Amino acid sequence: MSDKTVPDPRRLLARPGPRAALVSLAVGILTAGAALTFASSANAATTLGASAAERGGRYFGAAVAASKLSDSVYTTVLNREFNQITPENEMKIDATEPQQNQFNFTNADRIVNHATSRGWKVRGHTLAWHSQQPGWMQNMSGTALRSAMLNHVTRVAGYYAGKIDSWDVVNEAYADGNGGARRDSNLQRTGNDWIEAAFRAARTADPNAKLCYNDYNTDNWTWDKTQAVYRMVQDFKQRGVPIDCVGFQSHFNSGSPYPSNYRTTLSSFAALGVDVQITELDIEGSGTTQANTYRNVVNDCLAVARCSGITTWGVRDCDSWRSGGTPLLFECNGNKKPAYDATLSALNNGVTPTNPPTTPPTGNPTNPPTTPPTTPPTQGPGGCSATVSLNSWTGGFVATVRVTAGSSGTNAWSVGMTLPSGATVTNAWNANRSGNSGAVTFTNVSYNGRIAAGQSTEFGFQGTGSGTGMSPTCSAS
Ligand code: 9MR
Repeated sequence: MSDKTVPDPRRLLARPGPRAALVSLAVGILTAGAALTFASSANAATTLGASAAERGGRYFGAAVAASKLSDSVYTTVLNREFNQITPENEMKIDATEPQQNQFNFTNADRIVNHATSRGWKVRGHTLAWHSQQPGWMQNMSGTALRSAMLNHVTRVAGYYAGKIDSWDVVNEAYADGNGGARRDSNLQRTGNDWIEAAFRAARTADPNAKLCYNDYNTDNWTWDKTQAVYRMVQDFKQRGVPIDCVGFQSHFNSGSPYPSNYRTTLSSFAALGVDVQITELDIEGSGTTQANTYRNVVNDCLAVARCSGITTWGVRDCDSWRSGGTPLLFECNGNKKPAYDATLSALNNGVTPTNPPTTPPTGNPTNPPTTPPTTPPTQGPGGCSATVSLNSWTGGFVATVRVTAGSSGTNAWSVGMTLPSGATVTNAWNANRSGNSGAVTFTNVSYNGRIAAGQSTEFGFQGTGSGTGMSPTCSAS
Protein backbone atom coordinates (compact mmCIF):
# COMPACT_ATOMS: atom_id res chain seq x y z
CA MET A 1 0.00 0.00 0.00
CA SER A 2 1.34 3.43 -0.83
CA ASP A 3 0.32 6.57 1.01
CA LYS A 4 0.89 8.44 -2.23
CA THR A 5 -2.37 7.06 -3.62
CA VAL A 6 -4.72 7.63 -0.71
CA PRO A 7 -6.07 10.80 0.87
CA ASP A 8 -3.57 11.98 3.39
CA PRO A 9 -4.89 11.73 6.95
CA ARG A 10 -2.26 14.23 8.04
CA ARG A 11 -4.22 16.96 6.29
CA LEU A 12 -7.35 16.21 8.34
CA LEU A 13 -6.30 18.01 11.41
CA ALA A 14 -7.51 18.77 14.87
CA ARG A 15 -7.79 22.45 15.52
CA PRO A 16 -5.77 24.10 18.25
CA GLY A 17 -7.54 24.45 21.57
CA PRO A 18 -7.77 27.41 23.90
CA ARG A 19 -4.41 26.97 25.58
CA ALA A 20 -2.38 29.35 23.43
CA ALA A 21 -1.67 31.95 26.10
CA LEU A 22 -0.05 29.51 28.46
CA VAL A 23 1.93 27.95 25.68
CA SER A 24 3.29 31.27 24.46
CA LEU A 25 4.35 32.07 27.99
CA ALA A 26 6.23 28.78 28.17
CA VAL A 27 7.89 29.45 24.83
CA GLY A 28 8.85 32.91 26.00
CA ILE A 29 10.51 31.55 29.10
CA LEU A 30 12.43 28.97 27.14
CA THR A 31 13.50 31.43 24.48
CA ALA A 32 14.61 33.99 27.03
CA GLY A 33 16.77 31.37 28.70
CA ALA A 34 18.51 30.27 25.54
CA ALA A 35 22.07 31.30 24.94
CA LEU A 36 23.88 31.07 21.66
CA THR A 37 27.43 29.92 21.25
CA PHE A 38 29.11 30.06 17.90
CA ALA A 39 31.67 27.63 16.60
CA SER A 40 34.46 29.43 14.83
CA SER A 41 33.92 29.00 11.12
CA ALA A 42 37.47 27.68 10.66
CA ASN A 43 36.62 24.72 12.86
CA ALA A 44 32.99 24.29 11.88
CA ALA A 45 31.92 20.79 10.91
CA THR A 46 31.20 20.41 7.20
CA THR A 47 28.62 17.62 7.31
CA LEU A 48 25.31 17.17 9.09
CA GLY A 49 26.30 14.04 10.97
CA ALA A 50 29.63 15.42 12.17
CA SER A 51 28.06 18.64 13.33
CA ALA A 52 25.22 16.88 15.16
CA ALA A 53 27.77 14.62 16.88
CA GLU A 54 29.52 17.74 18.18
CA ARG A 55 26.24 18.92 19.69
CA GLY A 56 26.16 16.56 22.66
CA GLY A 57 26.55 13.33 20.68
CA ARG A 58 23.42 13.80 18.64
CA TYR A 59 22.85 12.06 15.33
CA PHE A 60 21.59 13.34 11.99
CA GLY A 61 20.10 10.59 9.89
CA ALA A 62 17.96 9.69 6.93
CA ALA A 63 15.34 7.12 6.03
CA VAL A 64 16.93 4.74 3.56
CA ALA A 65 15.46 2.40 0.96
CA ALA A 66 17.50 -0.76 0.37
CA SER A 67 16.82 -0.51 -3.35
CA LYS A 68 18.67 2.80 -3.51
CA LEU A 69 21.91 1.57 -2.01
CA SER A 70 23.11 0.81 -5.56
CA ASP A 71 22.54 4.43 -6.69
CA SER A 72 25.92 6.14 -6.43
CA VAL A 73 24.55 9.71 -6.31
CA TYR A 74 22.37 8.61 -3.41
CA THR A 75 25.09 6.77 -1.51
CA THR A 76 27.62 9.56 -2.06
CA VAL A 77 25.34 11.99 -0.24
CA LEU A 78 24.22 9.43 2.33
CA ASN A 79 27.74 8.32 3.23
CA ARG A 80 29.13 11.84 3.41
CA GLU A 81 26.40 13.60 5.38
CA PHE A 82 24.56 11.25 7.72
CA ASN A 83 25.41 9.10 10.73
CA GLN A 84 22.10 7.37 11.38
CA ILE A 85 19.65 5.37 9.28
CA THR A 86 16.02 4.39 9.58
CA PRO A 87 14.89 1.72 7.10
CA GLU A 88 12.01 3.38 5.26
CA ASN A 89 9.94 0.22 4.68
CA GLU A 90 12.20 -2.81 5.17
CA MET A 91 11.54 -3.42 8.87
CA LYS A 92 7.79 -3.08 8.66
CA ILE A 93 5.71 -6.10 9.58
CA ASP A 94 4.85 -7.05 5.99
CA ALA A 95 8.54 -7.01 5.10
CA THR A 96 9.94 -8.96 8.04
CA GLU A 97 7.17 -11.55 8.58
CA PRO A 98 5.46 -11.99 5.19
CA GLN A 99 4.08 -15.38 6.23
CA GLN A 100 3.29 -16.12 9.84
CA ASN A 101 6.42 -17.28 11.61
CA GLN A 102 8.51 -17.05 8.44
CA PHE A 103 10.85 -14.15 8.83
CA ASN A 104 12.76 -12.35 6.09
CA PHE A 105 15.47 -9.92 7.09
CA THR A 106 17.34 -9.71 3.76
CA ASN A 107 16.58 -6.09 2.86
CA ALA A 108 16.59 -4.85 6.42
CA ASP A 109 19.99 -6.48 6.93
CA ARG A 110 21.42 -4.65 3.93
CA ILE A 111 20.47 -1.34 5.52
CA VAL A 112 21.54 -2.31 9.04
CA ASN A 113 24.92 -3.52 7.74
CA HIS A 114 25.39 -0.32 5.75
CA ALA A 115 24.90 1.64 8.97
CA THR A 116 26.68 -0.50 11.53
CA SER A 117 29.76 -1.04 9.32
CA ARG A 118 30.18 2.73 9.39
CA GLY A 119 29.49 3.08 13.10
CA TRP A 120 26.13 4.75 12.53
CA LYS A 121 23.02 4.32 14.62
CA VAL A 122 19.91 2.52 13.42
CA ARG A 123 16.32 3.35 14.35
CA GLY A 124 14.17 0.28 13.92
CA HIS A 125 10.84 1.10 12.27
CA THR A 126 8.47 -0.43 13.31
CA LEU A 127 7.41 -3.44 15.41
CA ALA A 128 3.68 -2.89 15.91
CA TRP A 129 1.51 -0.77 13.59
CA HIS A 130 -2.00 -0.86 12.17
CA SER A 131 -0.62 -0.31 8.66
CA GLN A 132 1.54 -2.40 6.35
CA GLN A 133 0.51 -5.59 8.09
CA PRO A 134 0.92 -8.74 6.02
CA GLY A 135 -2.33 -10.31 4.84
CA TRP A 136 -2.28 -13.06 7.43
CA MET A 137 -2.12 -10.50 10.23
CA GLN A 138 -4.79 -8.23 8.76
CA ASN A 139 -7.17 -11.16 8.98
CA MET A 140 -6.48 -11.89 12.63
CA SER A 141 -8.17 -10.62 15.76
CA GLY A 142 -8.46 -11.18 19.50
CA THR A 143 -6.02 -13.32 21.44
CA ALA A 144 -4.60 -14.91 18.29
CA LEU A 145 -3.61 -11.47 16.98
CA ARG A 146 -2.27 -10.38 20.38
CA SER A 147 -0.04 -13.47 20.50
CA ALA A 148 1.07 -13.03 16.91
CA MET A 149 1.94 -9.39 17.53
CA LEU A 150 3.96 -10.23 20.64
CA ASN A 151 5.70 -13.06 18.80
CA HIS A 152 6.60 -10.63 16.02
CA VAL A 153 8.00 -8.09 18.47
CA THR A 154 9.98 -10.77 20.26
CA ARG A 155 11.42 -12.37 17.15
CA VAL A 156 12.32 -9.19 15.26
CA ALA A 157 13.68 -7.24 18.23
CA GLY A 158 15.51 -10.41 19.30
CA TYR A 159 17.07 -10.92 15.87
CA TYR A 160 18.44 -7.36 15.86
CA ALA A 161 19.34 -7.21 19.56
CA GLY A 162 22.52 -5.23 20.03
CA LYS A 163 22.32 -3.51 16.63
CA ILE A 164 19.45 -1.09 17.15
CA ASP A 165 19.88 2.21 18.93
CA SER A 166 16.14 2.94 19.15
CA TRP A 167 13.04 0.99 18.16
CA ASP A 168 9.75 2.46 17.11
CA VAL A 169 7.98 -0.21 19.13
CA VAL A 170 4.53 1.17 18.37
CA ASN A 171 3.69 3.53 15.53
CA GLU A 172 0.69 5.82 15.04
CA ALA A 173 -1.70 4.36 17.62
CA TYR A 174 -3.70 7.57 18.14
CA ALA A 175 -6.46 8.97 15.93
CA ASP A 176 -6.52 12.38 14.27
CA GLY A 177 -9.02 14.97 15.36
CA ASN A 178 -11.02 12.71 17.64
CA GLY A 179 -10.43 14.23 21.04
CA GLY A 180 -7.25 12.28 21.61
CA ALA A 181 -8.81 8.83 21.22
CA ARG A 182 -6.89 5.74 20.23
CA ARG A 183 -7.02 4.86 16.55
CA ASP A 184 -9.35 1.98 15.84
CA SER A 185 -7.45 -1.00 14.46
CA ASN A 186 -7.35 -4.76 14.81
CA LEU A 187 -4.50 -4.29 17.33
CA GLN A 188 -6.48 -1.75 19.37
CA ARG A 189 -9.43 -4.15 19.45
CA THR A 190 -7.25 -6.74 21.21
CA GLY A 191 -7.44 -4.47 24.29
CA ASN A 192 -6.19 -1.05 25.34
CA ASP A 193 -3.08 -2.57 26.91
CA TRP A 194 -1.68 -3.71 23.55
CA ILE A 195 0.82 -0.84 23.47
CA GLU A 196 2.35 -1.56 26.85
CA ALA A 197 2.36 -5.29 26.10
CA ALA A 198 4.42 -4.55 22.98
CA PHE A 199 6.87 -2.39 24.96
CA ARG A 200 7.37 -5.06 27.61
CA ALA A 201 8.01 -7.72 24.97
CA ALA A 202 10.51 -5.45 23.20
CA ARG A 203 12.40 -4.76 26.43
CA THR A 204 12.72 -8.46 27.12
CA ALA A 205 13.89 -9.20 23.57
CA ASP A 206 16.45 -6.35 23.39
CA PRO A 207 17.19 -4.86 26.81
CA ASN A 208 19.71 -2.39 25.36
CA ALA A 209 17.65 -0.70 22.66
CA LYS A 210 15.84 2.51 23.51
CA LEU A 211 12.12 1.88 23.12
CA CYS A 212 10.07 4.64 21.47
CA TYR A 213 6.48 5.51 20.73
CA ASN A 214 6.31 7.25 17.32
CA ASP A 215 3.51 9.33 15.79
CA TYR A 216 2.58 12.27 13.52
CA ASN A 217 0.44 15.33 14.25
CA THR A 218 1.89 15.32 17.75
CA ASP A 219 4.15 18.34 17.12
CA ASN A 220 1.69 21.04 18.18
CA TRP A 221 1.50 21.13 21.96
CA THR A 222 -2.12 22.32 22.00
CA TRP A 223 -3.55 19.53 19.89
CA ASP A 224 -5.57 16.81 21.61
CA LYS A 225 -3.53 14.07 19.95
CA THR A 226 -0.31 15.50 21.38
CA GLN A 227 -1.85 15.72 24.82
CA ALA A 228 -3.19 12.18 24.60
CA VAL A 229 0.23 10.76 23.76
CA TYR A 230 1.74 12.89 26.53
CA ARG A 231 -0.68 11.38 29.05
CA MET A 232 0.12 7.88 27.83
CA VAL A 233 3.87 8.43 28.25
CA GLN A 234 3.33 10.01 31.65
CA ASP A 235 1.23 7.03 32.70
CA PHE A 236 3.83 4.57 31.38
CA LYS A 237 6.59 6.31 33.32
CA GLN A 238 4.50 6.36 36.49
CA ARG A 239 3.64 2.68 36.21
CA GLY A 240 7.08 1.51 35.12
CA VAL A 241 6.11 0.44 31.60
CA PRO A 242 9.45 0.42 29.75
CA ILE A 243 9.49 3.46 27.45
CA ASP A 244 12.64 5.46 26.74
CA CYS A 245 11.80 7.83 23.94
CA VAL A 246 9.11 9.49 21.87
CA GLY A 247 9.45 10.01 18.13
CA PHE A 248 7.91 13.07 16.50
CA GLN A 249 7.55 12.32 12.81
CA SER A 250 7.30 16.00 11.89
CA HIS A 251 5.99 15.86 8.33
CA PHE A 252 5.38 19.56 7.82
CA ASN A 253 3.37 21.15 5.03
CA SER A 254 0.72 23.84 4.62
CA GLY A 255 -1.98 21.61 6.11
CA SER A 256 0.21 20.55 9.03
CA PRO A 257 2.64 23.42 9.49
CA TYR A 258 5.62 23.67 11.81
CA PRO A 259 4.07 24.95 15.06
CA SER A 260 5.64 27.83 16.98
CA ASN A 261 5.22 25.78 20.17
CA TYR A 262 7.24 22.84 18.83
CA ARG A 263 10.04 23.44 21.33
CA THR A 264 7.50 23.38 24.16
CA THR A 265 6.26 20.03 22.91
CA LEU A 266 9.77 18.56 22.81
CA SER A 267 10.78 19.94 26.20
CA SER A 268 7.50 18.92 27.86
CA PHE A 269 7.84 15.31 26.77
CA ALA A 270 11.54 15.32 27.71
CA ALA A 271 10.57 16.48 31.20
CA LEU A 272 8.67 13.22 31.61
CA GLY A 273 12.03 11.46 31.57
CA VAL A 274 12.20 10.26 27.96
CA ASP A 275 14.46 11.12 25.06
CA VAL A 276 12.74 12.88 22.18
CA GLN A 277 13.71 12.31 18.57
CA ILE A 278 12.61 13.96 15.34
CA THR A 279 12.07 10.85 13.32
CA GLU A 280 10.65 11.52 9.86
CA LEU A 281 11.36 15.16 9.18
CA ASP A 282 10.35 16.65 5.87
CA ILE A 283 9.20 20.21 5.22
CA GLU A 284 7.40 20.95 1.97
CA GLY A 285 8.44 24.15 0.24
CA SER A 286 11.51 25.73 -1.23
CA GLY A 287 14.07 28.47 -0.88
CA THR A 288 14.35 30.72 2.13
CA THR A 289 10.99 29.80 3.63
CA GLN A 290 11.83 26.13 3.71
CA ALA A 291 15.34 26.88 4.95
CA ASN A 292 14.03 28.96 7.83
CA THR A 293 11.72 26.18 8.97
CA TYR A 294 14.53 23.65 8.91
CA ARG A 295 16.61 26.09 10.97
CA ASN A 296 13.81 26.45 13.51
CA VAL A 297 13.41 22.70 13.85
CA VAL A 298 17.15 22.19 14.40
CA ASN A 299 17.30 25.01 16.95
CA ASP A 300 14.34 23.54 18.81
CA CYS A 301 16.02 20.15 19.03
CA LEU A 302 19.32 21.65 20.16
CA ALA A 303 17.53 23.64 22.85
CA VAL A 304 16.23 20.45 24.47
CA ALA A 305 19.00 18.42 26.07
CA ARG A 306 17.12 15.15 25.60
CA CYS A 307 16.45 15.72 21.89
CA SER A 308 18.96 13.11 20.80
CA GLY A 309 18.72 13.25 17.02
CA ILE A 310 17.01 14.22 13.80
CA THR A 311 16.17 11.95 10.85
CA THR A 312 14.95 13.27 7.51
CA TRP A 313 12.48 11.02 5.72
CA GLY A 314 14.68 10.33 2.72
CA VAL A 315 17.89 11.76 1.30
CA ARG A 316 17.02 13.77 -1.84
CA ASP A 317 13.73 15.35 -2.92
CA CYS A 318 13.19 12.62 -5.49
CA ASP A 319 13.55 9.94 -2.80
CA SER A 320 10.70 11.42 -0.75
CA TRP A 321 7.28 9.83 -0.34
CA ARG A 322 6.11 13.39 -1.12
CA SER A 323 8.59 14.18 -3.87
CA GLY A 324 6.21 16.75 -5.37
CA GLY A 325 6.59 18.87 -2.24
CA THR A 326 10.42 18.93 -2.55
CA PRO A 327 10.64 18.54 1.24
CA LEU A 328 14.23 17.38 1.77
CA LEU A 329 17.74 18.83 1.92
CA PHE A 330 19.22 17.68 -1.40
CA GLU A 331 18.21 18.00 -5.01
CA CYS A 332 17.90 14.87 -7.08
CA ASN A 333 21.38 15.40 -8.55
CA GLY A 334 22.80 15.46 -5.02
CA ASN A 335 23.26 19.24 -4.85
CA LYS A 336 22.70 20.92 -1.51
CA LYS A 337 19.62 23.12 -1.17
CA PRO A 338 19.32 26.36 0.85
CA ALA A 339 17.58 24.22 3.48
CA TYR A 340 20.78 22.18 3.78
CA ASP A 341 22.89 25.28 4.41
CA ALA A 342 20.44 26.50 7.05
CA THR A 343 20.41 23.10 8.74
CA LEU A 344 24.19 22.81 8.84
CA SER A 345 24.71 26.34 10.07
CA ALA A 346 22.08 25.88 12.78
CA LEU A 347 23.85 22.73 13.90
CA ASN A 348 27.23 24.47 13.85
CA ASN A 349 25.94 27.54 15.68
CA GLY A 350 24.61 25.27 18.40
CA VAL A 351 21.85 26.63 20.59
CA THR A 352 22.82 25.73 24.14
CA PRO A 353 20.23 23.59 25.94
CA THR A 354 18.01 25.52 28.27
CA ASN A 355 17.01 24.00 31.56
CA PRO A 356 14.09 21.68 31.01
CA PRO A 357 10.96 23.13 32.57
CA THR A 358 11.09 22.74 36.32
CA THR A 359 7.35 22.51 36.58
CA PRO A 360 5.31 20.16 34.46
CA PRO A 361 2.93 21.77 32.00
CA THR A 362 -0.33 22.76 33.62
CA GLY A 363 -3.43 24.66 32.71
CA ASN A 364 -4.55 22.33 29.99
CA PRO A 365 -8.11 21.27 30.66
CA THR A 366 -7.61 17.99 28.82
CA ASN A 367 -4.39 17.33 30.72
CA PRO A 368 -4.95 15.87 34.18
CA PRO A 369 -2.83 17.54 36.83
CA THR A 370 0.42 15.78 37.51
CA THR A 371 0.42 17.10 41.06
CA PRO A 372 -0.55 16.05 43.56
CA PRO A 373 -0.41 12.34 42.73
CA THR A 374 -3.81 10.74 42.43
CA THR A 375 -3.05 8.46 45.38
CA PRO A 376 -1.42 10.53 48.09
CA PRO A 377 0.49 8.44 50.59
CA THR A 378 -1.39 8.01 53.80
CA GLN A 379 1.70 7.78 55.94
CA GLY A 380 5.45 7.85 55.62
CA PRO A 381 8.18 7.09 55.70
CA GLY A 382 8.57 3.61 54.33
CA GLY A 383 11.93 4.40 52.86
CA CYS A 384 12.80 4.84 49.22
CA SER A 385 15.35 3.72 46.70
CA ALA A 386 17.02 5.47 43.75
CA THR A 387 18.63 4.28 40.56
CA VAL A 388 20.51 6.30 37.99
CA SER A 389 20.81 5.86 34.24
CA LEU A 390 23.25 7.80 32.09
CA ASN A 391 23.27 9.21 28.61
CA SER A 392 26.95 10.08 28.13
CA TRP A 393 29.06 11.69 25.47
CA THR A 394 32.65 12.84 25.38
CA GLY A 395 32.88 15.53 28.03
CA GLY A 396 29.37 15.36 29.40
CA PHE A 397 26.31 13.41 30.44
CA VAL A 398 22.65 13.55 31.35
CA ALA A 399 21.68 11.48 34.39
CA THR A 400 18.11 10.32 34.91
CA VAL A 401 17.40 9.34 38.49
CA ARG A 402 14.39 7.23 39.36
CA VAL A 403 13.10 7.51 42.93
CA THR A 404 10.86 4.68 44.08
CA ALA A 405 8.88 4.85 47.31
CA GLY A 406 9.02 1.97 49.79
CA SER A 407 6.20 0.30 51.63
CA SER A 408 4.28 3.35 52.86
CA GLY A 409 4.99 6.08 50.36
CA THR A 410 6.85 9.34 50.80
CA ASN A 411 5.90 12.90 51.65
CA ALA A 412 9.38 14.15 50.78
CA TRP A 413 12.62 12.56 49.62
CA SER A 414 16.30 13.29 49.38
CA VAL A 415 18.80 11.60 47.09
CA GLY A 416 22.53 11.86 47.68
CA MET A 417 25.33 10.77 45.41
CA THR A 418 29.02 11.39 44.99
CA LEU A 419 30.08 12.61 41.59
CA PRO A 420 33.27 11.20 40.13
CA SER A 421 36.29 13.46 40.36
CA GLY A 422 36.19 16.12 37.64
CA ALA A 423 32.42 15.90 37.13
CA THR A 424 30.28 19.01 37.69
CA VAL A 425 26.50 19.40 37.61
CA THR A 426 25.45 22.21 35.30
CA ASN A 427 21.69 22.05 35.76
CA ALA A 428 18.96 19.88 37.22
CA TRP A 429 15.24 19.48 36.66
CA ASN A 430 12.38 18.14 38.73
CA ALA A 431 14.57 18.40 41.86
CA ASN A 432 16.30 20.99 44.08
CA ARG A 433 20.05 20.60 44.23
CA SER A 434 22.72 21.44 46.75
CA GLY A 435 26.35 21.18 45.66
CA ASN A 436 27.59 20.74 42.13
CA SER A 437 30.60 18.45 42.54
CA GLY A 438 31.73 15.81 44.99
CA ALA A 439 28.84 15.00 47.34
CA VAL A 440 25.64 16.39 45.81
CA THR A 441 22.13 16.22 47.26
CA PHE A 442 18.86 16.44 45.39
CA THR A 443 15.53 16.94 47.13
CA ASN A 444 11.99 16.84 45.80
CA VAL A 445 10.30 19.94 44.42
CA SER A 446 6.76 20.88 45.39
CA TYR A 447 4.99 18.57 42.99
CA ASN A 448 6.92 15.31 43.26
CA GLY A 449 7.63 14.77 46.98
CA ARG A 450 4.56 12.63 47.49
CA ILE A 451 5.00 9.22 45.97
CA ALA A 452 2.56 6.44 46.72
CA ALA A 453 3.92 3.12 48.04
CA GLY A 454 5.83 1.32 45.32
CA GLN A 455 5.40 4.16 42.82
CA SER A 456 8.18 6.21 41.24
CA THR A 457 9.11 9.64 40.03
CA GLU A 458 12.10 10.79 38.01
CA PHE A 459 14.38 13.78 38.09
CA GLY A 460 17.43 14.56 36.03
CA PHE A 461 20.57 16.57 35.82
CA GLN A 462 23.18 17.42 33.26
CA GLY A 463 26.90 17.49 33.97
CA THR A 464 30.30 17.99 32.46
CA GLY A 465 32.98 15.32 32.78
CA SER A 466 32.07 11.70 33.28
CA GLY A 467 29.12 10.56 35.39
CA THR A 468 30.09 6.90 35.35
CA GLY A 469 29.96 5.02 38.64
CA MET A 470 27.52 7.14 40.67
CA SER A 471 25.51 5.19 43.21
CA PRO A 472 22.60 7.16 44.65
CA THR A 473 21.17 6.70 48.14
CA CYS A 474 17.63 7.72 49.02
CA SER A 475 15.98 8.79 52.25
CA ALA A 476 12.31 9.60 52.72
CA SER A 477 10.11 11.36 55.23
O1 9MR B 1 7.85 6.50 3.13
C1 9MR B 1 7.06 5.34 3.26
C2 9MR B 1 6.45 4.97 1.93
O2 9MR B 1 7.48 4.55 1.03
C3 9MR B 1 5.42 3.87 2.08
O3 9MR B 1 4.75 3.68 0.87
C4 9MR B 1 4.45 4.24 3.17
C5 9MR B 1 3.48 3.10 3.36
O4 9MR B 1 2.84 3.10 4.56
O5 9MR B 1 5.12 4.51 4.38
C6 9MR B 1 5.97 5.62 4.26
O6 9MR B 1 6.54 5.89 5.51
C7 9MR B 1 5.65 6.28 6.53
C8 9MR B 1 6.21 5.78 7.84
O7 9MR B 1 6.44 4.40 7.78
C9 9MR B 1 5.31 6.11 9.01
N1 9MR B 1 5.01 7.51 9.05
C10 9MR B 1 4.53 8.09 7.82
C11 9MR B 1 5.50 7.79 6.69
C12 9MR B 1 5.06 8.47 5.43
O8 9MR B 1 3.83 7.97 4.99
